[in-house]
Amino acid sequence: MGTDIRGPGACEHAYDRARLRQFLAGEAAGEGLSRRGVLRLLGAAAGLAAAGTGTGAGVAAAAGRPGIVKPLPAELFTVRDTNAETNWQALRGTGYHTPVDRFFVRNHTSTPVLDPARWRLTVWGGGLRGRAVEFSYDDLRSLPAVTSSAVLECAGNGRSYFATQQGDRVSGTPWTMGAVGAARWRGVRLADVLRAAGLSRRAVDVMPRGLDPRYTAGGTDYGRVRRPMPVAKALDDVLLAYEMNGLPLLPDHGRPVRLVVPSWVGIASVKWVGDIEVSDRPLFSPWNTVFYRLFGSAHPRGGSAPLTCQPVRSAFELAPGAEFAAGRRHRLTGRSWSGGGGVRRVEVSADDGASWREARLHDAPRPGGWVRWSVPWQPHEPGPARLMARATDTAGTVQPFRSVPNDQGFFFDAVVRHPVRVVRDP
Ligand SMILES: Nc1nc2c(c(=O)[nH]1)N[C@H]1C(S)=C(S)[C@@H](COP(=O)(O)O)O[C@H]1N2
Ligand SMILES: [Mo]
Repeated sequence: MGTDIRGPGACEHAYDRARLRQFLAGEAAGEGLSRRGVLRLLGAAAGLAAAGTGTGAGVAAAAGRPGIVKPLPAELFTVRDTNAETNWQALRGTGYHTPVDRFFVRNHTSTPVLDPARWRLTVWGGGLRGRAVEFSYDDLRSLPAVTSSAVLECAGNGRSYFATQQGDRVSGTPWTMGAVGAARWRGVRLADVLRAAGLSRRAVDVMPRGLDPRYTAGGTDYGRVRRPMPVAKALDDVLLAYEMNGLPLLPDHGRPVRLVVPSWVGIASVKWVGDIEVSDRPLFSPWNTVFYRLFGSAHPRGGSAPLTCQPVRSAFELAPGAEFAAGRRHRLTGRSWSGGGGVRRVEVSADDGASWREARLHDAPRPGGWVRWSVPWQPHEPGPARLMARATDTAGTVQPFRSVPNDQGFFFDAVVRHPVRVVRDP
């Protein structure tokens, strides 16, 4: 599994409460930090700083195609706009790490095809002791390498269940539960790169930015994908990864170099990183102000703090509507994971929650990881049925039966009712 490099306090709740206060105080003080103002300011700032690196990039987008380079066969993926969701039945029997040929892709725009030999990473900002520092691909490869196994998951994973299970109206990519995967990442610690670049004690926030095209939506130009994190997280367990499952990163997953931010919302793991701002002041971008916070009537006015650690979730390695012969003994398999720690318990119900059976766990609970599990099932009556899996993590968090809705449909963590059919034994 590689080294577990995660330290304590990985969810940084205190940090995020502080950032939220700062953000809201900015609004209250009328400093142009209204949500719209933030976007205007950020758009301008992005224009200034986007100088970044020359990429000579081609992009994978073509008319009618999702802008993803790797093949997306229908057995393995469900294509959703610019994104590709892993079909859970394709994970059955695949081992702990998700093979790259079926690892989900979440692109705001499209995959840029970058040449590692021409790629540069610029580390810059008021949180450094000196001037901006540039790293080539070879520079990174000559720093000490670490290997770390980590789940990568979109904060919006499971979003479609807000509508289909709860009748909530939410916006965003209607994933089922396949915007998640686990990989063995190899690269250098972000901490080592920041220190090599002359990190100062004044540093507060660290903001990586991608080299993919600027993201525009609804007539707004949000600039390049970027999201700040506190320096404490950046120095903890974050990698600048150049390998995934023992091979150089594929273009779709961030070639030549991406961030891997274990346990956190997938948006933190910026792909195709071209520069990293190290700031002595709190940083904001649309991805920690207008996106990736919880808005709606169940949440504080002005929204929640920026999302950090992922919730607890589970999935069966089954297609929706999978068929099972009545009277036979079947082996149900699935996986559960949590950003709040390892998963220590999984229960399965095939009778709408009337009774639960403890699943056998095939992996030890590990922060940033998932557990594979299995449970026998012998259905009797032919007809439709629903399978449910409910996980508990090492912090004691149990998946609820209903997820608190939010406008953008993040953090669906409720028990999913997976539809199957029991058929007469032929
Ligand atoms: N530069 C850049 N980084 C990005 C994104 C993006 O669109 N551009 N998408 C983010 C989101 S929302 C997720 S969930 C993960 C998905 O990583 P994957 O496509 O390798 O599975 O990448 C993150 N990093
Ligand atoms: Mo995401």
